[in-house]
Amino acid sequence: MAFDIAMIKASYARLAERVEAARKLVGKPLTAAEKILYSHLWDGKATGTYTRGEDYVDFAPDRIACQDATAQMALLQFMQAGKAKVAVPTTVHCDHLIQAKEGASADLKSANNSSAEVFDFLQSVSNKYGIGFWKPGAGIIHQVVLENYAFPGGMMIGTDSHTVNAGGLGMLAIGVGGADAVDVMADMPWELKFPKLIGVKLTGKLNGWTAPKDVILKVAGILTVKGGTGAIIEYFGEGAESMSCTGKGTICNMGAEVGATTSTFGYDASMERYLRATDRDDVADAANEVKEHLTADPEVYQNPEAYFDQVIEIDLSTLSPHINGPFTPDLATPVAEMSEKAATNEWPIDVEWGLIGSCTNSSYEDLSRAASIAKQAVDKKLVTKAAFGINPGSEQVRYTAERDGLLDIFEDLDAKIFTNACGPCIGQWAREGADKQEKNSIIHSFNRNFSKRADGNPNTHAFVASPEMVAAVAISGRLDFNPITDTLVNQDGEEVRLEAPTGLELPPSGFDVEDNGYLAPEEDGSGVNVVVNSDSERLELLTPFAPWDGENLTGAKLLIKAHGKCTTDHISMAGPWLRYRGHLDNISNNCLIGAVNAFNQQTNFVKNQLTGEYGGVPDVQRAYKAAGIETVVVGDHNYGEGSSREHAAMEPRHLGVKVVLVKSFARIHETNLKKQGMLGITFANEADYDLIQEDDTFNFVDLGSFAAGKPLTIEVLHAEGSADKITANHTYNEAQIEWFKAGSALNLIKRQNSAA
Ligand code: MIC
Ligand code: SF4
Repeated sequence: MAFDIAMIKASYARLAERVEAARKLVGKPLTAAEKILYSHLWDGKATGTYTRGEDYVDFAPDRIACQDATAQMALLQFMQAGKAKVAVPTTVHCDHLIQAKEGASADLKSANNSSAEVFDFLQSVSNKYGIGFWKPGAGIIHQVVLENYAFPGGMMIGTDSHTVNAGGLGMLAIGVGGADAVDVMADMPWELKFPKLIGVKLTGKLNGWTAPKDVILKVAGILTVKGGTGAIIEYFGEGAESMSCTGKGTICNMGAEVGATTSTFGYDASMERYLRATDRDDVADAANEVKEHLTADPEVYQNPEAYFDQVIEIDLSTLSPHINGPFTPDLATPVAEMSEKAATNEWPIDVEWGLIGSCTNSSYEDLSRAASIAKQAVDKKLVTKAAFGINPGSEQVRYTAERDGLLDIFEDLDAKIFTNACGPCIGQWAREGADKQEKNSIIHSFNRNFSKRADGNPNTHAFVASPEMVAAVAISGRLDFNPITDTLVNQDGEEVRLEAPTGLELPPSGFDVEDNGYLAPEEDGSGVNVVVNSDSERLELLTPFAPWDGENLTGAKLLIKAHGKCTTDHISMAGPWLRYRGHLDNISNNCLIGAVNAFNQQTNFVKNQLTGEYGGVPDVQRAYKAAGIETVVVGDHNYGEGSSREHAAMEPRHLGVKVVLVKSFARIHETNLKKQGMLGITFANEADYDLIQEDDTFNFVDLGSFAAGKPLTIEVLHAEGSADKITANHTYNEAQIEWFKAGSALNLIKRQNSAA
């Protein structure tokens, strides 16, 4: 039986009426995404329509998921909100804090030791506030959600950018910062700008070496890392229907890499199969009864151009396997072109590691397809040239894969089976020799391959591919290996070929698990004590941010002008810093240390205008703060790309940065800045970025009349005496301006709760 089945049935009971009402108002057939949006309005049945890409709308998500690295901050904030219980079903998943080193059982033990304080905190807060808790080792949040909680037509938010995975089961699942989750936990609406809609029509059928991963690798190449910003991507067509549910999850999962708000598919037979295989006949039966509302109206898919803002068509029959990277997930290369491209760009051809796993590609089907390649290698007497590591997506997947002999096959190739957790994907990887910083290549089935992400080495060239391609490339040890055309030489000196992978959508003897790692909260958690030691280096209770003093901001100094790509990994690095995710002051010591200073192209080396000396970003910022001087961070396009981690907004806020002025923002990060009471604004004229000098001082001219839709004017004083007046745009609505005034959205909630 499914969790929260009553909630799911109640949601389906309202569906027909709400979809009907919306269709009438919109005046035309609806996409699947629109149906979910309009059936989850905070105010109930639609009474008006919304303009895509413009109107802010209040939604009522059905559920929330949090992972350990972000849940700490989310729950520390929720604890301040003054509520006894979370308002909607919520779960916490421990998956980010487990380092991959020796293998699953040793690594899990060591994480349970080294992060005991954090896990205990999360478990007790969950118990207290009615939150379901998934222990370390239970699996990666998004796989566990897909297996247990996602349901067609539902809406969820999660404090992780890859929450979007649940689109594979026909949900609208959206990644948010912790403060957004706190709104919903505290029984308040969740606000989102009504998204634009991108339709992706999949014709044909996957075959040979091509996998669902290649669809999203291709889409990433087309849309680039910011092409999906502010949009929901809806996939449809015969190609969509012929794909497994977990394959759809892969595609939706990595949609985060094109900046999409989320991705989804209409309900179909593959989803029904998956629901039944994961012990949720009740959800499948209930979904079947409202089937027509769980996918688009037929006219939409017949004539998509009339309903979507943009339509992309991909023929799966001719799509070739891709390898994306290095350093960015949208640099897409068909396998057949890799040899030439790698040579031109001097990417290291020898591949040292092949890693299979991460939330996007760790399903039973993924493991079975990769295992089919591994098995051929063993049978054909090939020895793998690269090292191999595998992180199964959940204990259920791992247990079943072990029972069915899949893990043995990998072990025959000397693969290391790591914990059911994020592992190397988030830099939780004790890779031997990474500290030598040698130039090298690795290949993985993860989503992200930003510089330093997996092993901390800026010279590691990380490439992204499907699990079966990862297996083939790792076995060959060469980045330019094309399994479709190339042969390999085995231990007997014979030339052998790897045949195309075969796999199993679902385990033929069903899923099985002994201990899935779930702990239900107590009915009444009021007696549960949550402990945060005042001398802890891992956890720190939050002190509310100060409200705006109502004064115009003047005399602010430039902290850093970031050059080029500045993702959340650059702003608040993960890996070794994950240990401080519950301690704002300690984690602030990583603030912007990965951002490249536009004036000297170095990281973590900025000028302190007070002394003229150069220092690390956090140190220089702390010096400004001590001197009572406010600061401005300047950035390029898609600033804050990547993760949902609100630390990237809270750290600068905590250290005294007031303004982040950039060419453009990634969605979640922009919201996170607003929620934390920061001023996140954009250059009205992009070229003004070039005007900013290292010794600049900023005077706001009209912050006093900060209002929705009204640009701000800033006077930029240069050291040699000249000045420029620039205009900055912003997307704050009136309610968000109140967050700014209150010092943070949380301050406002607290005020409202204490007034109630
Ligand atoms: C990631 O993939 O970058 C993460 C780690 O899962 C993040 C969340 C985090 O920073 O904790 C994400 O994608 O939101
Ligand atoms: Fe974990 Fe990686 Fe997925 Fe983020 S992308 S949730 S770190 S597996």
